[in-house]
Amino acid sequence: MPANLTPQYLKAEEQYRRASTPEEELRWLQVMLSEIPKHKGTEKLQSDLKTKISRLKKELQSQKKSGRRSSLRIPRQGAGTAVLVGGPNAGKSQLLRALTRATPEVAPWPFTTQKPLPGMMPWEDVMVQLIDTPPVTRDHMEPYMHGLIRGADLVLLVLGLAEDEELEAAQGVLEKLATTKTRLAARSYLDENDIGISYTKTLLVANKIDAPEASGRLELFLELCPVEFPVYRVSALQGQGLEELRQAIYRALDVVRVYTKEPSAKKPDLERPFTIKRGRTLRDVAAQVHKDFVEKFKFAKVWGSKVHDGTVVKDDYVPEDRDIVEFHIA
Ligand SMILES: Nc1nc2c(ncn2[C@@H]2O[C@H](COP(=O)(O)OP(=O)(O)OP(=O)(O)O)[C@@H](O)[C@H]2O)c(=O)[nH]1
Ligand SMILES: [Mg+2]
Repeated sequence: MPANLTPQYLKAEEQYRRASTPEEELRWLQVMLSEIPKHKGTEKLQSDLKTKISRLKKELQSQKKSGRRSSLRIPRQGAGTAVLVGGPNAGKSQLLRALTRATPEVAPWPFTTQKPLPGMMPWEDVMVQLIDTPPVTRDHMEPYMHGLIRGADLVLLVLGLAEDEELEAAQGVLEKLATTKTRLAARSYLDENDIGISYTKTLLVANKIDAPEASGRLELFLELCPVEFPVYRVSALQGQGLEELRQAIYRALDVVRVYTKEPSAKKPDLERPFTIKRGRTLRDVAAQVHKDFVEKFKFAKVWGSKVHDGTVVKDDYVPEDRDIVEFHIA
């Protein structure tokens, strides 16, 4: 029987997939349960939700007792967030240095990075947040990594190609994650059969391509571990492939840029675009411009690639990349 899930339910489900703390997970599961259409076709889903809710409540209670916190908050900034994940020494910190102005410690020995560090990557006229993290191994992953990965728009799985053991290390990262409910995939989604399992869109960054025999190692890795992620070959140290990678990161966020123009102004503000997920409406832009704009919205005029100059639209208009919008409010 089709479940006929409502837009409200699907929105809550998306928030749940991206929840970065157990508290957030619980909150969105509760919204999902209250929004789910109550009929035979959704009975299994309803009971799954109830089980997940009671399990999470228990987990939270025991965490409270032990005073242990498994989450960590890095405020989101820019057009989207990509988190760098990988084994020891793969070059995650070097990559953050190469793509942003952040200056994490880089060292020829493993386990250099001990806590997450964000940096902003410029791409054309937008900024993307990148987060460097401590290494993941087959045996160990910091508990807050789950939240960082789930909450991110994108994961950059960094694979070092200078030593054979780095292939093993990257395989270890995937194996470790596969034992958890936070996993990597070619696109972001929740598992249909077990909605507790969240998949986050991933690019494989094959780093140290400058090292001797790097290409052979990459081939070997892909044979051993046939991942479905798009592969980008780079040298964080020498700069090869970084422009392609920047562009791929921005593209993977799947956002569009919208510039605003004041009704009285002759020219739009081309310095600072707003970004929204592709497919979302002008309402999402309005909400970013000013908290009153959504309610007071009357109409907007749009200049862009798919419309005639100055076309009058309602707030359900779906912007294209680089549209210019003039909001008219009551
Ligand atoms: N040849 C080469 N070496 C690189 C490249 N990128 C990083 N390295 C070297 O690899 C070593 C580890 O780099 P880091 O950036 O510290 O690696 P990491 O993944 O952050 O390591 P942890 O913090 O321990 O997880 C350093 O000696 C870097 O100079 C690269 O593109 N080519
Ligand atoms: Mg590091």
